[in-house]
Amino acid sequence: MLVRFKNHTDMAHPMHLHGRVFKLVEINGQSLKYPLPKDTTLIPPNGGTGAWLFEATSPPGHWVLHCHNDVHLAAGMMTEVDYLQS
Ligand SMILES: [Cu+2]
Repeated sequence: MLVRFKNHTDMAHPMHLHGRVFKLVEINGQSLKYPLPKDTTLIPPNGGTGAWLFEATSPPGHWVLHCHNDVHLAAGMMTEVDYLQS
């Protein structure tokens, strides 16, 4: 699964995925020659981008993807990655 972020705000956002280590494969349009294993990535402000690559093999359920800035999280900067029972 490839997840791409584009940050349209003027603040950086440390985006975090529960239940999975992903590979950071791109930051600000630059592909990384050696993808980095991460569970959180700082997405730069003002149009900054990032991309994660991971195998969608977590146990079935709802895995939270959110900003690790607590103020942003409390304001609702959160979604889910849902894994279905196969
Ligand atoms: Cu944030």
